[in-house]
Amino acid sequence: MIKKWIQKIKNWDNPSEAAEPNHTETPEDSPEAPMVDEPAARQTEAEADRTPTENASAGMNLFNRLKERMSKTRKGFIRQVDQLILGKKEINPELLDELEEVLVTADLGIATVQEIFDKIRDEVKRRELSDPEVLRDRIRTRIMELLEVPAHPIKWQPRPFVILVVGVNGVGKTTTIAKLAHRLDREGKKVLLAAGDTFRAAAIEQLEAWGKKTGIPVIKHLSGSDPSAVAYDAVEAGLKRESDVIIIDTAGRLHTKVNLMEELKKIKRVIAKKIPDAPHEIILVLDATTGQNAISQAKLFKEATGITGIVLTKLDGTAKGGIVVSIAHQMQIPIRFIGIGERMEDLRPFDPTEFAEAIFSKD
Ligand SMILES: Nc1nc2c(ncn2[C@@H]2O[C@H](COP(=O)(O)OP(=O)(O)OP(=O)(O)O)[C@@H](O)[C@H]2O)c(=O)[nH]1
Ligand SMILES: [Mg+2]
Repeated sequence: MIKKWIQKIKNWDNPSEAAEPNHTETPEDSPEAPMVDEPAARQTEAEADRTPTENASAGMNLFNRLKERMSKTRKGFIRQVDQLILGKKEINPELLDELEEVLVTADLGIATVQEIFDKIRDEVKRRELSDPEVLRDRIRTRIMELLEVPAHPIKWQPRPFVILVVGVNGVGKTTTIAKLAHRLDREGKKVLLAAGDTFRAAAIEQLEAWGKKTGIPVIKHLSGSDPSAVAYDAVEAGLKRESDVIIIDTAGRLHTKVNLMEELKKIKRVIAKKIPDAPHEIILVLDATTGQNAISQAKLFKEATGITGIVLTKLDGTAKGGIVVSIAHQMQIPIRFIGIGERMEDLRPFDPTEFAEAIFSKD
């Protein structure tokens, strides 16, 4: 199991060769004193992993990569939209019904689709909208509007800025933490990771392996110990070391399991003992391929722990990228990042305009 993870992380650049995770194992070992896994030196592969500086010229490459990684959604539901619109001379109620159906099946959800089409139907009725090509633009604009959730961007202040990462099993929490830590490290921030998943076998080793690969220290206890104790020690260590950002991993948990949600509340309380307004950001990681179930996960995590941001992973693996719109619209919680693949650079800050343009792009 452990070997599998290490192999997977080594294979980061060749995801197809990577081993599959196993989320069914049970705890082992007993709690013990905290340990710091301090990488001796940054690995050269970590250097090699670095993407080109995100300057203007790289911007186009990044956009193309986003487009390419979102190609399932582009070729899936957007192509169906195009096929319905193509060759149509006018907008009639049947066309609107068919478009609505395509959007619902692409995981936008009924409420969100209605929100998009109510205004469009009004415009059609008032004869302000009659050209099907313009209708395509209107759908794109409405989607863009719904993706814009009013929220403050992450300020990464005060220091240390404490992030708690939560979510159900296997959604991509630990991988997202590694990608985010790597990104922040490249921006020159001093990052500290906390191996708060003390439950799943090999979870600590998985985060440690990421730490080694990226050159970022990891605070850990033994498997089976209390995750809030790990969080407490990590915050203490972060204060001492003057870290800029502390990211705390947690075990995957079903949103319906009350005792596990209580455990998250305890982690929050314990962190706040050291830094009263921490955690400053609680990120819920959602797997885009789970479709509308992501909405119920978001609702229950929001109730239990509060959420300040969402990361939506595995968008490269679904033709139903409409879930992004549904989550933004129904949860009104900002989507901070999206995961569009297994490579380090495949965690992207979420930009509604760029996202809508990438999926609606015709080339
Ligand atoms: N294609 C793709 N795969 C991803 C993405 N993010 C994560 N994964 C994969 O999803 C799988 C699970 O990732 P983890 O990071 O271990 O998920 P987790 O939520 O920490 O899992 P538990 O700790 O077991 O709850 C791994 O195989 C990752 O490589 C993504 O954006 N795209
Ligand atoms: Mg994990």
